[in-house]
Amino acid sequence: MVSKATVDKTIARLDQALASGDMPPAAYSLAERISKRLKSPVRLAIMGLPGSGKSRLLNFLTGTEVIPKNVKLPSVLVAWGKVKKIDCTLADGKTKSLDSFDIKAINQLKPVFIRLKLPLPVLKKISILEVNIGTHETEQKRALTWAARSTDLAIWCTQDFTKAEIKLWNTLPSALHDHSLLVMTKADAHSDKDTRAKKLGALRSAAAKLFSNVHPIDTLQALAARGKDGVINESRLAKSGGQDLLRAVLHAVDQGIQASLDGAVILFTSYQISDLATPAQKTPEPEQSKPEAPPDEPTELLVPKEAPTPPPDRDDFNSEIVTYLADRVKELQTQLSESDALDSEMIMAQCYEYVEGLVEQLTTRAANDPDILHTLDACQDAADMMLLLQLENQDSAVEDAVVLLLQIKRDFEQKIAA
Ligand SMILES: Nc1nc2c(ncn2[C@@H]2O[C@H](COP(=O)(O)OP(=O)(O)OP(=O)(O)O)[C@@H](O)[C@H]2O)c(=O)[nH]1
Ligand SMILES: [Mg+2]
Repeated sequence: MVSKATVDKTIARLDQALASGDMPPAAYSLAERISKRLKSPVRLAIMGLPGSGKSRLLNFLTGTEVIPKNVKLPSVLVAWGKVKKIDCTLADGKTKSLDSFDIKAINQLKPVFIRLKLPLPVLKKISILEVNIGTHETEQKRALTWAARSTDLAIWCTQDFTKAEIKLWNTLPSALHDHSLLVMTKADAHSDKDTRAKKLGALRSAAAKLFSNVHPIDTLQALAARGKDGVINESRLAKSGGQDLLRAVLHAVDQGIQASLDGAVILFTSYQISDLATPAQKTPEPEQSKPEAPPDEPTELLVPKEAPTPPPDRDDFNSEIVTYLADRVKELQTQLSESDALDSEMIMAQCYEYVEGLVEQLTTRAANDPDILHTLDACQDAADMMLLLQLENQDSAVEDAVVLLLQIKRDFEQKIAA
């Protein structure tokens, strides 16, 4: 379990290093990104087909009936706020605020997105987005692409994980796949033990290459395990699958935070960034971070607009990127096969340069094609990862860096195929 003190100390040390202005630009942007990630709640998205049990699961994870039964809503973001606030984003982009979750008033507004702020402690650690994807494939892909931009960790709710669901899941960036959970909701539908085990086995083999595990849950029982007085019936919670799922979610959240902390440690070591207890002489007063109060807008959710008409040459652009990456990978392979001794430092530096080149191309492109922003974000993450691999200087780093390049190439190929 990651301790809050470690996170706070790391944030303060990063902020102190950023304020000193002593770091090279690549390290500066990495420090900035790690600091921002550590200060913000982890952004969890609950996805799945309509009626798959997303809202009930959201209520279970927040421990509150946030979304009432039997209501049809667009995507809803539940995030931390000192006071309850409901902002409805309308189809024309305007926002209307309401004081209470009045379903009648909400329905009258016909919002395309709802942002709900609540003073629930759990929301200081995670914000939760219920993604309502609609029924047509095009709108489903659009909604998922939109949600992926603001998601660190995803849960896919399913009963069968059909081929259509697998196809939708595969449209998400691979970076998101690594930190996600497949949840078999409505597990109580298979009351006899054998049928349930069979169903779970089938789901596990359907999801084998995509998820490390499948978590079955009877959400209604998990919700009922919390009495009106707030006291939890532990055995009921365990039997429902709720306890295992809560553990798995917290573990995934922790893993994400730990990865950022590991990144910070490598950065501190590589750039000899001094500890807070022994600040360098010329270091200016550190800016005090305020980790207690999460930012007012923990997520940078963009309003789900009608799908922008893609610039006509987007496929050409994606093909250019695929060719660029294929050429770079080929170059690397030739170098690796021709040289007697592996100059891993040089190869790593080259990989980093390639991804930086890609980030540059995407940044220029993003000015005219905002839809490319999440790809840009994923590539910036890859550049951070490359830098960390370079700094770590481990034997497997070259292999990891080439795999990372191939993964980016595969993402672009999937975009063209979609
Ligand atoms: N038996 C059983 N019913 C469930 C479970 N989870 C959800 N349901 C029921 O399934 C229906 C849909 O659940 P929701 O949580 O509203 O599903 P959703 O995915 O949010 O639905 P939309 O927002 O309309 O797409 C409701 O009638 C729930 O009571 C479960 O674990 N067991
Ligand atoms: Mg719902």
